[in-house]
Amino acid sequence: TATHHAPAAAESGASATARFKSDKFAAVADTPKERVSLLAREVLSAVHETIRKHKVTYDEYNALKAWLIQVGEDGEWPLFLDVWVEHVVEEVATSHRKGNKGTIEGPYYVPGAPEQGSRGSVPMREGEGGTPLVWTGRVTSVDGTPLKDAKVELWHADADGLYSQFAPGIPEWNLRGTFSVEEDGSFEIHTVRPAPYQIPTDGACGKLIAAAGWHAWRPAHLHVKVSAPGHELLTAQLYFPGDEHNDDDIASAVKPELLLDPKPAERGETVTYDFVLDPA
Ligand code: MBD
Ligand code: FE
Repeated sequence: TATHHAPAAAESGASATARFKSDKFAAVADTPKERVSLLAREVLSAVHETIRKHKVTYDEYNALKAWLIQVGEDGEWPLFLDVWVEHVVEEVATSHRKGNKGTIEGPYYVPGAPEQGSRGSVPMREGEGGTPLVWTGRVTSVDGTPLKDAKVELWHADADGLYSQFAPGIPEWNLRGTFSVEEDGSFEIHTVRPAPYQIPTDGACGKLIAAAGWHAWRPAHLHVKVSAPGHELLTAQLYFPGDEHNDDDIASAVKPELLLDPKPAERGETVTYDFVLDPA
């Protein structure tokens, strides 16, 4: 309607903001004064330099102010930060790793997805859309040792590009599951291929995208968190070859090492993808 945002931005934004508050506020460590001062000063300097360099006007300054206010009102700070900033934080945080490449978590992870064993399916609706996908893989340490106590958490969008718990009308844990592995580190996960994801067009992030003439797409992707005792948590996403946005992901989160190689099967597709974790 004219006075309200369509559900896409408002609902997913409010849910993502609430989710972040309940999971991650507690993890925010006290940052030393010197560090806060250094980082805040440098970020502000970069803003000042941009204003001088491009002779930013009062109209532009007020447009920015209005937009920043809207980001908060739409609950889109998690979306904005994860799309345009997180990839560099991830790069810095994981550059030492010898095992798997990871990538950004994004705004739609929910801890505690139901356990499905080492060979099972993510929860799905009857007649869930999307090509059925059977994914087999193994979790090992960098020295090749199978990690028999590993967990693989999987979450992804449905065939409409929507995430359960962030879009209305989808069962709570749909397309979200936690998997264990066998003694040899192997697992087999049944799911469906997700659709590409479009940033909500009716919120502040969509407004920026439209105003800048960018596109709003992420390529289709599976999100995972792979953990094992004594090892660094791996947060990654897996992508499908041929997706038109693999080369221009709005969230800059695609890496060549994260591309799957699915093969046609009797029913749908099969794919193999293994994880190698770094010792902590
Ligand atoms: C997503 O699904 C996502 O994975 C990221 C990083 C940002 C927005 C939506
Ligand atoms: Fe996603």
